[in-house]
Amino acid sequence: MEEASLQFIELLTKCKAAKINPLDLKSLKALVREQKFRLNKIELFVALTFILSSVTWFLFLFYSNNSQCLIGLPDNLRKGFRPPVQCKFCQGVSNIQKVKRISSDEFEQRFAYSGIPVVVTDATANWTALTTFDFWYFKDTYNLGKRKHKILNCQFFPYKSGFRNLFEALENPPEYFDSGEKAWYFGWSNCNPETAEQLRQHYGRPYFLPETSENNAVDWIFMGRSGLGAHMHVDNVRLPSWQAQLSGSKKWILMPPPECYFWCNRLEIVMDEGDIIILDTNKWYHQTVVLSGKISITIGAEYD
Ligand SMILES: O=C(O)CCC(=O)C(=O)O
Repeated sequence: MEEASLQFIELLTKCKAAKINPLDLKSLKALVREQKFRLNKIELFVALTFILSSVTWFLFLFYSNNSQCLIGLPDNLRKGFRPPVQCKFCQGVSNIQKVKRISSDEFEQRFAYSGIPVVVTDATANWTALTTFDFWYFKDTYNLGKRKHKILNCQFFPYKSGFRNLFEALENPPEYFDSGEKAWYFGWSNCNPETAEQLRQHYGRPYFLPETSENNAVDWIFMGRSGLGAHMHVDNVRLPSWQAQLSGSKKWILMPPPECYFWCNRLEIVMDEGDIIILDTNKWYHQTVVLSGKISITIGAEYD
């Protein structure tokens, strides 16, 4: 390398002496040949990249069929390659029932793991969350929380709001957006144990869950204004989940996965304050729309 640099400096000195512009060296045959050689290297690089990505793709398909994850894939691609489901879970389901006073045994037998969605209307009766949780409660709780960096690491879904994180969202009360200029709907996971403990003083494990089932340690909260909600999507989580409507009302629209369109129905249900929906969001495509009236606030978790 040193030798090459010395030769290059010598060449430049000769150019200067001969009054040749060093840029004209580009037209030298030797260099043109070198450029051609470089072009071949680029082609080689493209070919190698193509081969490598084909191999990676093949390995991904192979391993995803064997339900092991070799590498993570973007969400949309993962959904595109979602293994088809058996349609038994939605066949014959023509509406979503609202039930109350259901025992955990009956719930386990009929709904907990069958994939049949249901709404339980009497499970939040003693929860103070219904009268305590609002925008200002969350703003204070999170702003006074100790480990903000931990909270920032929890998942945050901005939907179309444009907010970059929960703290930014909580700087913007819904009243600022009366004109509808911002799509004020977002969700977050409550992965910080201290705030989770604080929030849980106001709600509990729904009484109807099977006795052996555990509530996931992380709860999800969704909050937003009327007319907005989550777009139609399917989740890639491990378990079914419950979601309680703590304030306002929200419509859920459920679609069977495409491979079940022929056998299963589109479903709709309006969640009123106090209702809890139980849904396998891995199987049912789902969309939500907040109905007019109060801000919608929901809380939920997966259960096993
Ligand atoms: O409550 C919502 O608006 C969306 C909920 C959702 O998409 C989910 O729980 O997977």
